[in-house]
Amino acid sequence: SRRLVLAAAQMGPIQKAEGRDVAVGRMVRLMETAHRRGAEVVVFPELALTTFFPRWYHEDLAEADHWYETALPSNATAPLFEAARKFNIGFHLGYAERTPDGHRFNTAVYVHPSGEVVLKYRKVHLPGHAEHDPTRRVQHLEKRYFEVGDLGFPVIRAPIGETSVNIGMMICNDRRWPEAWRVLGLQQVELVMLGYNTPSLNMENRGFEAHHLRVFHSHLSIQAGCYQNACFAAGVAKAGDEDGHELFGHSIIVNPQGEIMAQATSWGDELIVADCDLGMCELGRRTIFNFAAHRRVEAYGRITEQ
Ligand code: CDT
Repeated sequence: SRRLVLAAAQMGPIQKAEGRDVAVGRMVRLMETAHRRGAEVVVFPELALTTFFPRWYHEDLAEADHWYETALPSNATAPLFEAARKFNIGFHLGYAERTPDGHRFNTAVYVHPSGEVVLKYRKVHLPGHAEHDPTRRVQHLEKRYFEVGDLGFPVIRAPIGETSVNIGMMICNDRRWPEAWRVLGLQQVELVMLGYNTPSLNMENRGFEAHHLRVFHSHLSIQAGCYQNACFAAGVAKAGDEDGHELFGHSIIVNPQGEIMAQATSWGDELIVADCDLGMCELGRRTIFNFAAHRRVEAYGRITEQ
């Protein structure tokens, strides 16, 4: 059978004043732990190199340039690539991307142990707002700092460990959209790599969302997505008090039955590992979610209408 030892590397907070070297040092230690625990791939969170900077407003976009990567690897991120080679481990990294022609995206890549970037994804569902909102206690300026991703939801067959795996990606808010999962499912995705930064308090809350449902909604979305598309997922958070604002953590690895195989229990750097039998993806695909046999696209037209 095809097996994959999958690690999710939750990260504790990264403060605004901390440089990339601090985060990268912590990530290299997590990769070493992942190697010791037999993992073949390690998944890091969304925007893993810095604080979740969309909470900070810059009137002039150029002032925000320092939050973005213009090349990968760079001097700052090279130790991740070196660790991948040394420990023979692939890694998924979320980061802010600024392209040579000045486009800005919330991006994730999967890097093979050789250092080759095998898959890139740019976040499609950008939550929040584009202008400073004085009514909010904390800003969520993703619509200011990022353009909508222009790569769709690609899936490729990537060599991981001893086998090849159909991998796809989502970033944070994407996980709440069944359309995103289904577009990956339609490409026979087996493993969804998904980083997130989700505040414990909904800053748009006008008293309608109970705080105790925040983690539930995150897990509900990931577990349903895995079940309905017969795939595994690593949902990997940043956690704890970042710049005075709490991120809820609760990273999970989920199987194609929608069950949680492993869950982080701290608010710090924490590695969770699961031994995934990729054959499990076949059950759903052959039976209840056999798309060719049972999907009724003629009834779904509204999904792609404006
Ligand atoms: N990073 C990210 O997408 N976070 C959002 C928070 C939504 S509140 C504006 C999420 O969906 O988890």
